[in-house]
Amino acid sequence: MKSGFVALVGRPNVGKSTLLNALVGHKVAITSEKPQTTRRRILGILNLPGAQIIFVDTPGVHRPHHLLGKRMVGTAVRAFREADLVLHVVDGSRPVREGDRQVAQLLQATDRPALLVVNKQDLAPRQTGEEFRGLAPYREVLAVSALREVGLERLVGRVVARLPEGPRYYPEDAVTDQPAELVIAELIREKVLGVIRQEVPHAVAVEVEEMASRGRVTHVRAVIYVEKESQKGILIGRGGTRLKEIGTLARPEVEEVLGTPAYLELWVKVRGDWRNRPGSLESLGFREH
Ligand SMILES: Nc1nc2c(ncn2[C@@H]2O[C@H](COP(=O)(O)OP(=O)(O)OP(=O)(O)O)[C@@H](O)[C@H]2O)c(=O)[nH]1
Ligand SMILES: [Mg+2]
Repeated sequence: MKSGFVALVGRPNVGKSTLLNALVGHKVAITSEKPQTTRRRILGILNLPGAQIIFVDTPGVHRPHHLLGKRMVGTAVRAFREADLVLHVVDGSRPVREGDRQVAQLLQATDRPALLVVNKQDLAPRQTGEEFRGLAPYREVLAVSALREVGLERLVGRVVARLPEGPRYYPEDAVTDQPAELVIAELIREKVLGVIRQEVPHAVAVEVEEMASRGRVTHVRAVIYVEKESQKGILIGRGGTRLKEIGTLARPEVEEVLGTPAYLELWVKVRGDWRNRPGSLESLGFREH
C-alpha cells in the first residue's frame, strides 16, 4: 500500500488546521480567526483503499517574540524535515507576506518535495496564486477552499500519487494520535479564542488536570492559565459569566470526544510570563527539541 507523512506548513492563519479537519473529515485541530492558534504538531489520519495518509498540522511559521513561539516554529521546521511530502499552504486572498517567504526558504533548505496549496479560493476565485508560485520549486500548484471543501478530492489524489510504498502506520480506525485530555484542553482553548478579544488569547494555555467517571458522567477539571491578574478578570467576567459561557460552548464538543455526558469544572490561574519560562513550557508539554 501507499503511505506517508504529509506536513501542512505555512504562515499563521492561512487555514492549515481548517484544511486538516476537512481532509480527514473530523475535527482534530482547533481553528480560529486569530493567528498562531496551533501550537503543537497534530496528526490527522486519512485511510483510503490502498493508502494511508498521515497529515501533520503544524504551528504557523512566524518571527517569534517569546520562547513558546520559538518552540512552535521549531515544531513546524522539524515536521517538514520528517515529511515524505510537504504542502505549503498559502492564503490566496492576500498578498505574499514575510511568513510565506520564510516557509519557502526553509523548503529550499530541505530536499523534501513540496506542493503549493492556494487556499481561500472562495474569497478570491480568480486568484491562482501567481505571486506565490515563484517562491520555491513546487512540484504542483493546487487551488482549494478548505472552508467550503472545494478542490480537496483532487488534492488528495495528487498527494496519494506522490506517496511512497509503505506500511499502515496507524490502525484503520484512528483519526489522530492525540490523547483525549489534549483534545479537550484544545477545545476549551478554542472557545476562549472565540470569546476573548485583543491580546489575551495568546497568553492563554489550557491543561486538563483530571478526568474521572462519576456514574454516566465524566467529570473534567481543567485549568486555564493566563499571565496577569487583569487577564484572569477578563476571562472570568462579571459574576463568572464569561467563564460560564466558555464552558457552555465547550461542553457539547467535549461530550462528543468522550462519548458520555460531561461536567466541566473550569479554573483560571495566573502563571506569570509562562510563555517565556522553560519550566512552565515543559509542564504544559512544549518541549525543546
Ligand atoms: N473564507 C475562508 N476562510 C478560511 C478558509 N480556510 C480557513 N479559513 C479561515 O481562516 C482562519 C484561520 O484558519 P486556521 O485553520 O485556524 O488557520 P491556520 O493556518 O491553522 O492558523 P495557525 O494555527 O494560527 O497557524 C479561520 O477563521 C478559518 O475559518 C477558506 O478556505 N476560506
Ligand atoms: Mg492551525
